[in-house]
Formats: sequence, C-alpha cells, structure tokens
Amino acid sequence: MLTYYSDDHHLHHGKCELIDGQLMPCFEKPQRADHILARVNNRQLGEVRAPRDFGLAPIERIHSKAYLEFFKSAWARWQEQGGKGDLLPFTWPARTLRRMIPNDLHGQLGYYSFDGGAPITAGTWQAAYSAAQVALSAQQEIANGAHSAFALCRPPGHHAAGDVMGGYCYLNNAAIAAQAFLDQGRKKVAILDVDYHHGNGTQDIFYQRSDVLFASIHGDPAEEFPFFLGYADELGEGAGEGYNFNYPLPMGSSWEAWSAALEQACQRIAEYGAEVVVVSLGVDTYMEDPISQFKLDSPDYLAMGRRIAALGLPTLFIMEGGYAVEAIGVNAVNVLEGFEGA
Ligand code: SP5
Ligand code: ZN
Repeated sequence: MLTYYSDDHHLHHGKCELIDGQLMPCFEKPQRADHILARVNNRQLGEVRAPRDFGLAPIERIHSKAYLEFFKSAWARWQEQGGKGDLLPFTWPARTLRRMIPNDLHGQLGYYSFDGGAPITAGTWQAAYSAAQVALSAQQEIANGAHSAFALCRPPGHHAAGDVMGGYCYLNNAAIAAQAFLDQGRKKVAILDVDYHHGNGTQDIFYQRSDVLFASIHGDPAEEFPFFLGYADELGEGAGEGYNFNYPLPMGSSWEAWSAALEQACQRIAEYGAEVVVVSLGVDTYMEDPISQFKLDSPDYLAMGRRIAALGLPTLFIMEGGYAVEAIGVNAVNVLEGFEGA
C-alpha cells in the first residue's frame, strides 16, 4: 500500500492543553506521525510519497472561505499584536450569547472553534494545509485505480466542521477526500470513523446529505469528548435521514463489544452500496492510550483491518487520533497490514 506523508506536520507543535484542571504538554504532538512513518518503513508497507498540491479549491468544497481566511491569517494578526504564546480561544458563543463575528482576534477565534484543544502556532496553517494535500494525494491514488492508500495526516481532521476547529483538528481531511471522490463522479461514499472520539465535524458536514454515509464507533458522548454530538439517535436529517449511524460504546469497552459495533457499521456500508470507503483511522481505542478509555490490544487492529477489507471496496485510510506514542505506529500499521491480508 502506498503512503502519502509530508514533513510539514512538524511545523505544528502546540505547547499545552487543559487536562483535568492542569496545563499539560499537547498530546497531539509531532512524534506521533514520526512513529507511524517509522513503522511504515520498518514493515516495508510500500513506497512513501510526498503529496501533490491540489490547491485550495478542494478544501473550499468543505470549509467556508471566511473560516479558511481567518485560519490562514490568524497567526500573523497575533504577531502584529505582539502575541507571545500559542493562539488559543477562551470565550465561545454558548447558549445565552449571540453568534456574532466580533472584530477582535480572540473573539473570532471563539466564533470559529468549539474547544480550547486546537492551538494555532506559527506553522499550523501550513501543516494543516499539507495534511489536506496528503489526503487528496492518497484519494487521487484510489481514483486512479489503487485498491487502497494511506494518508498519514497530521494534524488530524474529524472534529473540524465547515467553519469550526477543535479537538486537535483544523481541516477535515476525510471530508475533503470524500468530497473529492464525489466531485470526480462517484455517487456513494462511506466514511467509517474508528477513532475513539466521535467524528462530530464529519457528521455535521454530511448530516443532511445522502451521497456520504457516515458511521462512527466511539466512546459514549454522555461520558466522553466531544460530549455534545455522537449519540445513537442521530440518524441524519432531510435528504440525509438514514445515512448517519453512531455506535457509542461504554467506557472500558474491549474488542468484543467494539468488533460487534464494527460488524453493524460494515453491514450498513454494504447495504448502502458504497463505491468507496474512507476510514478515519484513529488508534486512540488502544488500551494504553493516555486520554481514552477503551481496551483494544495491538493484535485487534489486524482483525479490524481484515474486517474492513472484507467489504471488498477501494479504501482510503486517513490518520486521525492515537496518543500512546510508542504503540501508535504498530497499531496504525496493523490495521493496514490486516487489510492487506497479513
Ligand atoms: C483527533 C482526536 O483524537 N482528538 C481528541 C481530542 C480530545 N480532547 C479532549 C481530551 C480530554 C481528555 N480527558 C482525559 C482525562 C484523563 N484523566
Ligand atoms: Zn480521537
């Protein structure tokens, strides 16, 4: 399987995030992608290529121009103000407040985000832009006839909606790739989100559409981030009704419960008649993940890949979360090797 990867992800390295009342070093750090790349090479999964540049147009199919303009220019505005640390939001337009777009940089940052987990640093835009190009390059590989491809994206994307960042995510790489398939003539794309957290951004983007089926297996949002989306009764609306499926699982779930949900999700995808599958590949379901509460073990990821392969569909893997840095390469590449029949 071909891997697409850009060193530009190193340009994004947030300093800290608020965890349990303490400022901790960001869990979403550059070593994550470095470990996955090392494992890809180690296992000789296949060639590793730098992305092509497809420009902004395919990104603008998912994200609003205003949001992209804000994100792209935010760091420079912060520098003009003499900003020192990372750019982080601290006020959001929650219930009781108006959804204004204020003039102030931090006011706008609150408007365009849903949590304080997506710091903007000097290189964040370039890193996120390149991650989207990595996804688009791998997408192109499949459009050209490959049965599978791996987009080693960092930063991840599934929490980002059309004009909202958060949860370590800025540009929704999976959504951008899914839309590219449709724009090239495919009619039905399935997104299977196996990250520990609900892919709220992806769900929101396609919630009213039937050309993308979204299925997500994740920690029950009643107990886990992102808390405010990802419940089982969210089935899509309007034309999208019946094309959104959430499988929230209890804290502590292991492969037995997780694989039963995967089975259901795969059956939905097969019934739908998807032509291609985009997998939002997070491996924060791992038993030793520092911020998550599932109990998958490394061999389970081989079985995960085998079940996805049994769909018999062209499959684009897009890297999302996973914070047990030492094991992240083994676990992510196990899914790919399982898919390939190792
Ligand atoms: C892409 C992705 O996986 N994003 C996840 C963002 C999660 N942010 C919230 C983290 C909250 C962690 N709480 C951990 C408590 C440990 N005691
Ligand atoms: Zn996650």
